[in-house]
Amino acid sequence: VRRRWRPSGALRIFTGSESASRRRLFFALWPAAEVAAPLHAAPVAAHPGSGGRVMRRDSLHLTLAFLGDVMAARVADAEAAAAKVTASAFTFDLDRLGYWKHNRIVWAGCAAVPPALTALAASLAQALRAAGFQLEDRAFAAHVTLLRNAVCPPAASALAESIRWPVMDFALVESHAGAGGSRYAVRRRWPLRGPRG
Ligand code: 2AM
Repeated sequence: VRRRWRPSGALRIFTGSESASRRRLFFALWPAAEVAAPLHAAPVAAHPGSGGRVMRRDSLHLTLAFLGDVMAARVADAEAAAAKVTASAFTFDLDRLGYWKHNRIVWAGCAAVPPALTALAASLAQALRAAGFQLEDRAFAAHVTLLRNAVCPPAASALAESIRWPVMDFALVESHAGAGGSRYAVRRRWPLRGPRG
């Protein structure tokens, strides 16, 4: 009897420790307060019509690469890949509001995605893939999620005033599931090259 119990007990312990040793991670641009504040205010006008849940101001971000659940032992590899990215600092404008029906998100984006942003996301994806991380194949779609579970598009497709975002670094972020949605914690940041390299 003892022998029959042992394997399932061992399996339970293994499964528990394995899930505890995984981290839900993504790389993102994390805005300073001067950028997050107007971004947070942006959907308020759209909110009554669009419904949904306004994202917390301190959780607003633009995802560069989504890793999903990563074994704790592999986090250092993701960080090493990030350190290999050579991209320049840049500034861009968020000027669009959009809506995706499939996931009911209202988002802020840009009419013209700056090449420097596309290049940063591509460089990071390349470094992560080279380190053995499997990323989704879908094309990079630069957006900041403002509302979740929105029932219809916002009234306007442009932000009333565009928001200037100076990008000097990018971040590795950990997602923690919670009752009112995910909470995010920036784990580490990597600076982008300044004008003098
Ligand atoms: P979203 O805001 O459009 O949902 C943390 O979940 C971040 O990673 C969010 O910015 C989310 O984008 C993005 N992300 C990209 N791919 C994802 C996926 N397959 N599952 C969950 N989040 C994903």
